[in-house]
Amino acid sequence: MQNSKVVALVLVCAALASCQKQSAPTADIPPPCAKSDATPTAPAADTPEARELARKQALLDYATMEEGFLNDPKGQWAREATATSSFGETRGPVADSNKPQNIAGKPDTRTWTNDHMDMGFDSFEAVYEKPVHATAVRIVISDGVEALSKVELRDTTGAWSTAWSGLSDVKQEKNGARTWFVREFEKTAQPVQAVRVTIANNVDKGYKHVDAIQLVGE
Ligand SMILES: [Ca+2]
Repeated sequence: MQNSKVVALVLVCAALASCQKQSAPTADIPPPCAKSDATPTAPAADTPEARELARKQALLDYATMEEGFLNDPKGQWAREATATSSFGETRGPVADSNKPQNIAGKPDTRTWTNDHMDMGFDSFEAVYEKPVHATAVRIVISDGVEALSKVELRDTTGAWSTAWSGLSDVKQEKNGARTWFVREFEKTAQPVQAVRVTIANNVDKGYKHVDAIQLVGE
């Protein structure tokens, strides 16, 4: 009988030890909702001076970006351009100030204007002097940037390929007179000689004004 008492005692002790072991780790677990000591980042000072400084910095950033594009040694401007419609064409001869040829050359505030505010699609096509293995297209547009919907490239074999299509993620520029719509892509295998840009008129209502288009490559 004594043996059975010893066995019972051992079992009770083992059970107690087991309970202690199981409950021990919980002591080290931090409270579930411990508050972080990290303080939130203080907001930038919202003073008239700070706002003016930010405004001027944005203007400077735009100027720096534009200067880089204008002086890009790998960039060339269109030699000539044509378009599917020009402002006023249904009412008589198109004025020089609205013709697609205004897209040729560097940005100069002279623009092509299409003839549709919100109906259907328009497109313009630009041809370049020197075919290049292209890596980017930069469109200089003063109105209608959100309606741009496709950029296609024509290589020297005459084949067209789509470099980009979709909804424009570029908004009207607030820090400069011109909006730069830039699409970069994998260097083309074939030299590119022409670019066609499609405009979905209903996406950004109003007449579209395109100043210039730059092809980047070498
Ligand atoms: Ca122009």
